[in-house]
Amino acid sequence: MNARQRFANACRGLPVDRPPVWLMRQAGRSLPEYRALREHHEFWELLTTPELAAEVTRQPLRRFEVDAAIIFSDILVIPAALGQKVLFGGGMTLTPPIRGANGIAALKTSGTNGRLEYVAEALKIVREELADEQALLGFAGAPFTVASYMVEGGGSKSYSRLKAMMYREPATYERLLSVVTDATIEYLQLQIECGVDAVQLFDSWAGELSPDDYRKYAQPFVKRIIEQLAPTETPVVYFINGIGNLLEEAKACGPAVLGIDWRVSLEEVRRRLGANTIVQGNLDPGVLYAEPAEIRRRTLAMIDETGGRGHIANLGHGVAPDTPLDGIYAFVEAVQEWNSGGNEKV
Ligand code: 1CP
Repeated sequence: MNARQRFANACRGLPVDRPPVWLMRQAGRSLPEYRALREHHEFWELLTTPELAAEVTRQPLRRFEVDAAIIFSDILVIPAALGQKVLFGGGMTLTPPIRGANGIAALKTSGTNGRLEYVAEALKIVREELADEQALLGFAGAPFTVASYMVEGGGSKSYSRLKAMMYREPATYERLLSVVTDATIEYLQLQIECGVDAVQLFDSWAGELSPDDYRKYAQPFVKRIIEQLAPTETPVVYFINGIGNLLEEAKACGPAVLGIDWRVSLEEVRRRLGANTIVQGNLDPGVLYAEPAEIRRRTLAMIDETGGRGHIANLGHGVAPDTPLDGIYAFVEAVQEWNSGGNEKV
């Protein structure tokens, strides 16, 4: 069974020899070869130059025996395609921030895919190179998370402006989220046309919402995206950082796979949502700072929680930039060693 088949089977709960493995944020700052490229190219230049984006996508595959590549891009390409200026300088700045109906009216809602052609080009390059061997993931931010950047004008701790819009101007909020949702559906359809094996929706900040508010302000848009992609039969992986309080709500969105962070155990996810729930995750990225033997022990224990069936091995959030490479090797190798015949516990 090759990596691509292993990944495809895991997404569908079909038999695998071992769980497939990849790491969120596997391309990027944790790799010295990425940092070397960054000395010569700005972040946004890497992203928008197809050959360079394809190169960064491949970098982790040369080092680690992961089963999937994720296209090197960013969730903020959608605000950029909608006409906001996205500036990178350590954090991200989006201008002008969307603060009301006028800001939304000024967005360029039609022809967004034409302004995302660079992602399609990069995907085609990588797809051709991986051929049938490894899986390729596309991705986008989920609407609530993307809108948080658009309204706040960058990263935020309190989401105060977004929440002010949500509660005081619900029609404006709904309009903004609809605009982002429509652009995201078209964008993911474009990625699927370029041959991705699955797409991941990153809802990095939805864990910030109470279950009631999640149902009202985030869930309908994610549901709409997943429903619209259903005819493509491409699995959607839905990741919420802090999914533990929203498990039932996230499942109700209908994704093929739920991305789980490390604050909830995979065993609890299966107990609450059913034994057939397909999961991705969920080692604490902080565990990669431990000794390799400890990383191995924890990784095998994580897979034992699911018995390796319907499970894509991953971290519970992205690899941190200062993660020791030894830690990443230990994680990937442990997944490869796992076998369903019972693992010795070290
Ligand atoms: O060179 C650099 O310093 C740029 C750092 C960087 C990188 C490597 C940014 C800026 N984005 C990326 C790539 C990226 N972003 C990927 C690559 C593919 C891979 O996984 O290997 C992915 C999937 C993302 C997605 C992304 N961007 C998310 C969701 C994932 C998550 O970690 O929760 C988010 C929230 C962003 C926004 C973003 N992009 C970059 C930064 C510094 C931020 C966070 C800004 C903030 O919240 O303050």
